[in-house]
Amino acid sequence: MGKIALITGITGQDGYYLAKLLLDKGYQVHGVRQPLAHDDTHHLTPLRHALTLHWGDMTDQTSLNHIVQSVQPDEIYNLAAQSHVGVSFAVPEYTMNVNGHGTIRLLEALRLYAPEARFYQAGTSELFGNSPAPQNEQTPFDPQSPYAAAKLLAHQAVVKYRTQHGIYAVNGLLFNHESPKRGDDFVTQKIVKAALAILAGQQDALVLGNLDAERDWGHAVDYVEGMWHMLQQDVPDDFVLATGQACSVRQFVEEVFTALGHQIKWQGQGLDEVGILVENNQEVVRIAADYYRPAEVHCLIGDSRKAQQKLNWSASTTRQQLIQDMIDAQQDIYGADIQTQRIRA
Ligand code: F7E
Repeated sequence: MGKIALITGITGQDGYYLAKLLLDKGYQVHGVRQPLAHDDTHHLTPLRHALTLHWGDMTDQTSLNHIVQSVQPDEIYNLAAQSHVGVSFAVPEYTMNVNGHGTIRLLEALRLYAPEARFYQAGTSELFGNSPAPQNEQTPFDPQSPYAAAKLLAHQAVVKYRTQHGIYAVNGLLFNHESPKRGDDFVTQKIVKAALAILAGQQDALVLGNLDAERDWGHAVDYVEGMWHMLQQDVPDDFVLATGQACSVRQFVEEVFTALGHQIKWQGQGLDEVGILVENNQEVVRIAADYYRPAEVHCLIGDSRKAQQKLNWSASTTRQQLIQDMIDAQQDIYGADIQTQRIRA
């Protein structure tokens, strides 16, 4: 019989890709879904029949105990989080409760009810904050947000459960990873959907915050492979996963419009900067102070040589392929318009 995996945060982007990967490998996949008022399982529709979902929440120890005890997983992937860095400034206590204390609750459930299970923690490049790039496993942490502070608590808990309790527990220090399933509030998806809507005449402009932030954007489908590899090693260890290539938010906007056959030029500075379509001077990008964060992480570029050497992992999808995949996924909505843009280009 195949192994049993338990995924928290299965309803999110990474949950979908990881569940798909594990089902393809013959795992029995269980997931935790929150008792929310709305149905949050729409991402999972193509896999739904093959999954077992349990009601639970990272803020509720009893539910986690019960799930871990009854499922008896071989592997636990802790992907559940309040994952929006900007939002964490508005809800710092909740973010710490879910991302930080929630991880400890799940580790306790494992320690008490399934101590042989292997544990993957969704760590993040946000831990590196403004430590100089490129960042790797040796780079000092410098959390800039409540999100990063909460993830730092989780990171340290994982290390302690590994060293003090002898549990196979690892941290994946993952740089930004995107896909067609990325939430609309993250900047890549926001840019892709807005560009398509603007070019289809359905949206006036794309309103953004800090255009200068640089991120190392990969494709989620590659990163879930890395998560799985981290749990198949002889000795548990922490790994950075990244592409090693970064660009600014401004350049990402340019690349999305280029992929759609249009060119952007920039005018003005700071809050007055605007992005204009070269062909007709239409103002398509504006800046609003609302989207700036109280503290920004300026430049994240990952050095994932350790993962390459020990896990034989590397990010195989380029940023151009990622952008194309995100655009293509919108075909149903903007199909005709995308075709038109390509012909004009
Ligand atoms: O922001 C800037 C923003 O929200 C990227 C999460 O998965 O990756 C993600 O966190 C950059 C930031 O992702 C807008 O200030 C400008 O510099 O897409 P994001 P993130 O904060 O990097 C890490 C690795 C995680 O662990 C997180 O869970 O883009 N930016 N204008 C904007 N960002 C947003 N969201 N919206 C804007 O309008």
